[in-house]
Amino acid sequence: MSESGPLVGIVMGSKSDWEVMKNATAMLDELGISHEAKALSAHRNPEQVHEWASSAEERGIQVIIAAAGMAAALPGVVAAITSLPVLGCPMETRVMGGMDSLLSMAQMPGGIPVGTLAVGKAGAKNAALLAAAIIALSDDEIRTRLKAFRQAQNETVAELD
Ligand code: RP5
Repeated sequence: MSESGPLVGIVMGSKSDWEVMKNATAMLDELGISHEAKALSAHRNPEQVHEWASSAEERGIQVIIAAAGMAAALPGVVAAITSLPVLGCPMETRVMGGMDSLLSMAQMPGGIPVGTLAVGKAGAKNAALLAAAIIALSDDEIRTRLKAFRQAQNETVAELD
């Protein structure tokens, strides 16, 4: 297992998902969690997806965040290949607003879970926070930073007039 490689692997079905998924990398950066991000499609690049997912654990990745839109097979396919926890981020879509993506990844058959987050930007941010919480179970520094983030967020109360 790698000691210095990324702890979180982010994979998305298309470069067009990056605008949303950069919210996940920004949150991971804020928490000081190393990560890698790639655009690989379950449908367009099945062999590269298999190679990436099957090597993730030995490269030291602890949590995978997988984003996709429409017939959003990517998180489920990745979860079928690796036993690492896979967090799914459904992308908003033009025709169905992201309900297609959400159901594609949430409705996994028993035996292969995908922990599915909200559609869009909130889900991307929360995937990073959930990844941090998983890693924090065995990493004191990340646990401390996650608790500090939650405390600061708790103290942020908007004044409106
Ligand atoms: C999915 O299809 C991708 O995750 C993306 O959300 C959607 C559209 O992809 P592009 O046509 O923009 O490449 O596979």
